[in-house]
Amino acid sequence: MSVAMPAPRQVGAARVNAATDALPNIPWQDRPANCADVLWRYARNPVISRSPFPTANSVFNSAVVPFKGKFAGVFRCDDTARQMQLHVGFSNDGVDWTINPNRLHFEGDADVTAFEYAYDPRVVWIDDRYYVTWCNGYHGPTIGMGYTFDFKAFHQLENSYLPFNRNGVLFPRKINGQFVMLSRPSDSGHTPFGDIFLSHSPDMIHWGRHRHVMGRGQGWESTKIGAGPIPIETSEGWLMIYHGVLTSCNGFVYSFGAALLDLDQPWKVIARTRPYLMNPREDYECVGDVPNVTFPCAALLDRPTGRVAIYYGCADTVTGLAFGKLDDIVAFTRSHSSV
Ligand code: BMA
Repeated sequence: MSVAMPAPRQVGAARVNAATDALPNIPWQDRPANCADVLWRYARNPVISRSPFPTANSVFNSAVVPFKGKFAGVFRCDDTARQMQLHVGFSNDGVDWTINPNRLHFEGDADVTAFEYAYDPRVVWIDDRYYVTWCNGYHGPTIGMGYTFDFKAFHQLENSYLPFNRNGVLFPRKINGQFVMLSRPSDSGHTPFGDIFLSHSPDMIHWGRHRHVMGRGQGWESTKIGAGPIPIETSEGWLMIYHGVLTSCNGFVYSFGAALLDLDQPWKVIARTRPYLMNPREDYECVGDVPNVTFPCAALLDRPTGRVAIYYGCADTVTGLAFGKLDDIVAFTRSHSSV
């Protein structure tokens, strides 16, 4: 491993590095007394409505990170012309967001920055900057790559793959000296298949050493799967929260579950939830532009308490927040594994 990790302390299953991973202002609400689920929803969901500014049709599948003691994010906003675009937002508490009504523009090589469409962003701090990945229109969907230091100026790098690909999700540190990214090769449409793969890069530009991670499963994930938030490092492996899709007589149903991946060889799956962790069941998850979708793209963690806050798109229309405890999610993934 080229990046030295501080010596971990253990609290249950979670690796703890309180110096860098404490997030005392993480959005949080205790588990309701009548709820035995691993994850529970925020009582004030959805936290972002479909039209926080007049030209927005919907805000969902978005990425949120801690920033300067507060929070920043890159949001998927489809506009009222139904163009899929990225917008920057800021929040003092991770719940109430101010989203810039003008779309995000990347600086860079004009061959690469020429805009077709952009959606489903992820954001992660690695080394010295925030990297942004998203589904980028370049003769079909592929993985766009960029970075920012301040959420004001954004620089775009080369697209990571040839079309068609979706759900590019970086690991939050180099592994064995290389950047590592999950992705989901696909087709140009509403892909009826999809496995999660992993690729390596020395420089965030050239991606190779591709490895298959896992394919579709049963039931809730029987059509296709795709990585969700940035994986969380634990002493039990990388916790990868991912979406799974079932095809019903009324179309796709998007739920999400979790898997544990080997810390040094993260294409090796240690465990994977046979049941989902969350599925569309509230009205705002079942009714919208695309019914029956819960689609996680970001997770915040406060290591000392193990609190996890997951941001997920609801029915391709609004954004919801769900909570859980890291140790509980890891324990459930191990004890309810199909592997
Ligand atoms: C996927 C992506 C997601 C979307 C989902 C459900 O293919 O386009 O952005 O949430 O379909 O429509």
